[in-house]
Amino acid sequence: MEKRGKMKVLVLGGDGYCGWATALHLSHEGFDVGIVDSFHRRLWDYELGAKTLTPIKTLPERLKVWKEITGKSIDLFIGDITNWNFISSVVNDYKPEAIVHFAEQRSAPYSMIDREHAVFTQVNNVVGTLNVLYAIRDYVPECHLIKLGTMGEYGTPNIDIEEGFIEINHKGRKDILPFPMQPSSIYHLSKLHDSNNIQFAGRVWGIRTTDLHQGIVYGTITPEIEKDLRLINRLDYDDVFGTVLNRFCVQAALGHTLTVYGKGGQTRAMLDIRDTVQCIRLAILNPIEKGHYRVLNQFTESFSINEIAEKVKMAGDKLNINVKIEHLANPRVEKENHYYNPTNTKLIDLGLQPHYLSDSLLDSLLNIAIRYKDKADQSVIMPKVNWRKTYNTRINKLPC
Ligand code: NAD
Ligand code: USQ
Repeated sequence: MEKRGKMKVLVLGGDGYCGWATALHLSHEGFDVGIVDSFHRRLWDYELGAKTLTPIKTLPERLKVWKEITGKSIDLFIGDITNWNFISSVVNDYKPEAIVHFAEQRSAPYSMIDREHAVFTQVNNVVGTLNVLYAIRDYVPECHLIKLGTMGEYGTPNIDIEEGFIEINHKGRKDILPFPMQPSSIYHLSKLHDSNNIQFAGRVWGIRTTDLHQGIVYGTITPEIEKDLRLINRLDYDDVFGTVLNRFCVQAALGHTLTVYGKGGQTRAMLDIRDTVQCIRLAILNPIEKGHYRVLNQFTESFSINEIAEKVKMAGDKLNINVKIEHLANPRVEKENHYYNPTNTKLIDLGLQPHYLSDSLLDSLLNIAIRYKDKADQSVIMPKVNWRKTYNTRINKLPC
């Protein structure tokens, strides 16, 4: 049953790509919103010598603009959720009814740089999520945790992918069990560890949780961000944090060849960022019962990398950009031709109205990339992190 009335929602990771768009959307929709962020992500950009193509403002500046144009305040809590004292006191003081958790290291290549980055990724993600679960258990046991997981937890099995669970008949007995998971990076594995911990917290402490297995997000514009250029969101195009469709659009705008890894038959679930924010709102408004763990597959369409490259090439043709596609040796270890048929009916049943990948969306993404292309640094485009070995090119050392 849909929950109504003004709700207090904490958005963990609200300075990031999905978190910023979501915080504004929820604030616009009348929720009381608080953002938690450590600004780790801005530090990782520094470490990698990479920048978003779009010139994002600092979070306090962005929040000031939002207040100026809408009159709505968003609370800000700056800190690291792996720090128990910090996150427990924020949860205890703020008393959220829902927590939307985006605050993780989310790049597969970053997690595969070397041992240090692998360990950091799993500690950051798994410990942060555990702290959030304990804070809910101890201070706001009615609160609904909406946690961003990933479609990559499933891997690419040769059977249809269900939403979290599958009915298994085994030696004459049957049960509904977690779908077998085969993540393909240390980052994707961290999400699976989270999923197990979240499920446990529901079973043992009665916490209500939704695990959103999200596909690859594309686009930068949401109706709230469109209100003022000073609210502009990140658009990452580097080899570590840039995701495939966003990267291809920036590459096309720069006249760089599109970097298809391997054969390009890898197929992935995807969604527009306008649907990310819609899905989060729907998950909040339709909470699950206490003690229940729900998985929703959060994507709208699937494409192979070759199909994505062809679509970007056709969009380039319309703008008189001659887009060239190149197949590079695949730096990752992944199947390059495989069956892929995931289910995604639950969010549609809750009311999701998808924005499908269209020519107009590609035109607008390309036009944003063209507008800011002079700011681009082409040296961050080619892939440097190889799944098979440690990345030994120099990166900026982070301050201890
Ligand atoms: P992002 O890197 O842009 O944002 C993550 C934010 O979390 C950053 O602002 C960062 O500073 C913050 N953060 C990280 N660790 C933190 C910590 N320990 N304490 C406090 N803040 C911390 O990432 P995004 O693209 O917005 O992704 C958000 C979430 O959605 C991630 O969990 C990611 O795994 C998931 N997801 C993203 C995509 C995608 O295509 N971008 C797809 C599927 C799932
Ligand atoms: N790829 C290319 N060329 C590129 C970049 C990527 O061919 O220049 C290929 C990769 O080999 C891979 C696919 O595109 O097969 C997707 O790569 P990606 O970097 O766009 O996405 P991925 O590493 O899977 O991670 C992203 C987000 C992550 C999220 C995940 C959703 O960074 O936070 O969890 O998408 S999912 O893929 O469903 O697991």
